[in-house]
Parts: sequence; C-alpha cells; structure tokens
Amino acid sequence: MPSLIEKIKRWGHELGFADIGISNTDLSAYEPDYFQWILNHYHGDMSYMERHGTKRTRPQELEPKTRSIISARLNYLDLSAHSAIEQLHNDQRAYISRYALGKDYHKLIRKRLQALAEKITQEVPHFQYRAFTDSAPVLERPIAEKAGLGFTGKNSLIIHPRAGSWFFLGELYTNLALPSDPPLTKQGCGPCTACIQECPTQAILANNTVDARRCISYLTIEFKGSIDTKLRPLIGNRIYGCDDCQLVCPWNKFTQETQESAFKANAHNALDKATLLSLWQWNEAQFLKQLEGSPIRRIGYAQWTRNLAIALGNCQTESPKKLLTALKQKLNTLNSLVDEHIVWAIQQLSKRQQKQPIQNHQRIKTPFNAPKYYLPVKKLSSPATQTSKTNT
Ligand code: B12
Ligand code: SF4
Ligand code: SF4
Repeated sequence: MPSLIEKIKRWGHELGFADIGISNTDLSAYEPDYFQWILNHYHGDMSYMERHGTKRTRPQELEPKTRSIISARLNYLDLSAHSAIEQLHNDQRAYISRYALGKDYHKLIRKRLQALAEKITQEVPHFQYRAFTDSAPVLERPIAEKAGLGFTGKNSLIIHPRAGSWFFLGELYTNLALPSDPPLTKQGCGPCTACIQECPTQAILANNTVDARRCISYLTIEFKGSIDTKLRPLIGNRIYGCDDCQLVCPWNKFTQETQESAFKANAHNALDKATLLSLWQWNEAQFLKQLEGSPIRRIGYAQWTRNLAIALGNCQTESPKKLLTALKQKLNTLNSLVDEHIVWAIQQLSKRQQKQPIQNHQRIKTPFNAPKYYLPVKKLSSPATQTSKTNT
C-alpha cells in the first residue's frame, strides 16, 4: 500500500496538482456545524444545499462504494496579472475575482482527476472512482482539512501554511480503503482577525463560517435577485466575486503561483485591468464572445449588467455626467430587475451631482484599512528579488 500511495502523490504532482492527500469518509465531526449553517439560512437562495440533505456530509449516500477520498489542490493565482490592489483601489475599474481572470476550472480539474484515476486503474484494475470539483454535494473543505491539505481559516477557506489559500479543491471518491494522511494540527489563525475586520460586508462570523447572504461572492455570482440596497454601496467595484479575505490574509505571503496557462489572466479580454465603462459598453454578443471559456459566462448578461450598474453607482471619481449618460443608455433594454439597479445607480450619482450628502449607510467603504496585503511580488530574474515579499 505505501508504494501505491507514493505513486498516487507522484502522479498527482506530475499532473500539475500542488498537493494530494487522503482521508477516510467519516465527516461526522463536521455534520452538526454544517446543518446549523443551513438552519441559520446562511446559504440564502442556494436551496440545492438544503435539498441535498446528508448527501454532502455522508459520502456513501452520494457514492455507495466510497471507502476513501483522494483530495487534491490546484493553485490558481497568476502573479503576472495586473495588481489586484490597484484594481480594487481605483473605483473606475472593475474588480473580478482572481480565480475568474482565465479559463473555467471545473472541466480542467475534473479531467486532471480523471487522468490521475486512469493511472491508478492501470495499477489496480478493480479501482472505481468518481471525480468532483465544486459543483457536487461534497464537503470539500472538511475533506481537504482531514486529508492534511491545510487548516480551516477564520475566513472558512482552507489555508496551507506554505502555500496560502489561492487554490481550488477537487476529489476522487474511491472504492479503495487507502490509509489516511494526518491533518495539520499545529497551524491556524492564532490571534489574527484581519479577514473579519476587512470583509466589506461583515460576512465572516464566529466559528470559521461565512453568512453567504452577505458575502459579495454570493451576491454577485450566485444570487439572481435584487441586492439589498444597504449592501450595494459596500460592494464597491467588485463585479464578480470577492477576494478581500484572501488579500489581507498573512498566510498568503507564502502563495504559490499557478503553473496552469489556462488560469493566467486572459490577455484578449484583459479583465485584470478593465474599466467599468469599457465593460458596460459590451452588448450581449460581445459578453458571450469575450467570455468564451470563462466561468463568468455562467451568470449571464443580465446579471453581469446588474453587477456593473451597482459598481457604476458606487463610482465617486469619474464624472457623474459621463456615468449617468452611460447608465441611461441601458435602461429598458434588459429586464425590470436590471432596470431597478440602474435606477438605483442613477439616483446615487444624481445625489452626488447635486451634492446631496450621502447617508451614512450608503457611504462607500474604502477598500482595506489593513496596512498590508499579502500577495507575494512576482519573482524576477535578478537573484536579489528571489525572496517572497509583501506588497503594501
Ligand atoms: C457554497 C460555496 C460558497 C458560498 C458560501 C461560502 C462558505 N463559506 O460556505 C459562497 C458563494 C459565498 C462562496 C464564496 C467563495 N468561494 Co466557495 N464554495 C462553496 C461550495 C460549493 C460549498 C461550501 C460549503 O459547503 N459551505 C457550507 C459551510 C458550512 O461549509 P464549510 O465552509 O466547508 O464549513 C466547514 C468548515 O468550515 C468546518 N467548520 C465550521 N466551523 C468550524 C470551526 C472550526 C474551529 C474549524 C476548525 C472548522 C469549522 O465545518 C464546516 C462544515 O460543517 C464549495 C465547494 C464544495 N462543494 O464544497 C466552494 C468552495 C468552498 N469555494 C471556494 C472559493 C475559491 C470561493 C471564493 C474564494 C470565490 C471568490 N473569490 O469569490 C469565495 C470565498 C468566500 C469565503 N470566505 O468562503 C473554494 C475554496 C478553496 C479553499 N482554498 O478553501 C471551494 C472549495 C471550491 C473549490 N472546489 O475549490 N462559496
Ligand atoms: S469573499 Fe469578500 S465578502 Fe465574502 S467573506 Fe470574503 S471578504 Fe467577505
Ligand atoms: S486573515 Fe487572519 S484570521 Fe483570517 S484566515 Fe487569514 S490568518 Fe486567519
């Protein structure tokens, strides 16, 4: 058995995974927390989470033959992309989650896991498996934690002490009873609370959990409805997902850059440095063309426009006249929900134009009070710059 485990890990690395770990299927220690989260309705409109019941916490209910789980992580951060901090701090620009600057990860990771499974099948002909990443009822973070791929941070993400948190997770449910890896027990957040303080919408709660209903990632990606007007100003210029709780996490000074060309920022659509107004000009055909292969396409043009309208309404540095003209051009072109967000943005900008004071709950929070962001600086050819540094 040890030699098979060694081979699985070696093949995993050869296939580009940053780490492979193995766990058993007992997630009973996590089940109460998970269902308390559902009971608190922190999942918002993601009703599939409720519907799946115990399938997520009991792997055999999803795949009866499962005896152990091979958990994998794949780095996605592209350090050659335009600076995340600069993009966030400039309210004329659009902030898009780092994971979405390149190609969609779902197919890529599943194919990689299948390639790993094929190698195992050559060695163990009776090997059976199912590959998952993200979209199935799988409790991916607890599985990764059990398999030793990292610890659970206060921001609820899995953090590896030598690689930070900018990675995706994926799993192979297998019919083999493989020996488990030990979880990492020594590391953790300690007294740090940077992510809790810096989360723009105060979505991070006690007990390493997030109230998805307040999380900008949920609001801009998963949530299809009308966004609470109290939350809109807090969204700032984040038009697809949010990374603030990773950008301020000190463990991310150890980030490992992605080796996947698919995850590099797409030079063609240049989303890493796009302005709000340039994206606002896209019609639906351009949206579909520019975002071919991107995970962003999934939210559709109307939701994309809704998100952009909020960000335009939050923009304080561009001429309101210019923004108002652009916003009015899209009124009555999509649907009533989008119109409602455009009207809100127009009202915000009109108030500013008329110099009406912005009410306190509408005040836009400046991104990050934290003195430091913990993205390592891209390694350059000079030996003097070969060490990891923080960029402030
Ligand atoms: C639903 C979901 C969301 C929701 C809800 C997020 C959340 N925190 O639950 C929303 C849309 C908000 C979201 C956002 C993001 N997501 Co998401 N999401 C998921 C999904 C599909 C399910 C997660 C889930 O089950 N949540 C329910 C909660 C209760 O479960 P949990 O957080 O895993 O909680 C367990 C532990 O925290 C633990 N626990 C609870 N309390 C305590 C206390 C202590 C002391 C300890 C040690 C443990 C512990 O027990 C809980 C289970 O019982 C997973 C994929 C999957 N199938 O698992 C991806 C996933 C978690 N997301 C991921 C990513 C990358 C993101 C974003 C960074 C994307 C972005 N840039 O916008 C943000 C990050 C926001 C954040 N801080 O969580 C990655 C995380 C990778 C990593 N390094 O951890 C995943 C694993 C997808 C993947 N395959 O890579 N996501
Ligand atoms: S992704 Fe953004 S909004 Fe969501 S918990 Fe992290 S910092 Fe808060
Ligand atoms: S920012 Fe601090 S508290 Fe939050 S996950 Fe990172 S180490 Fe933990």
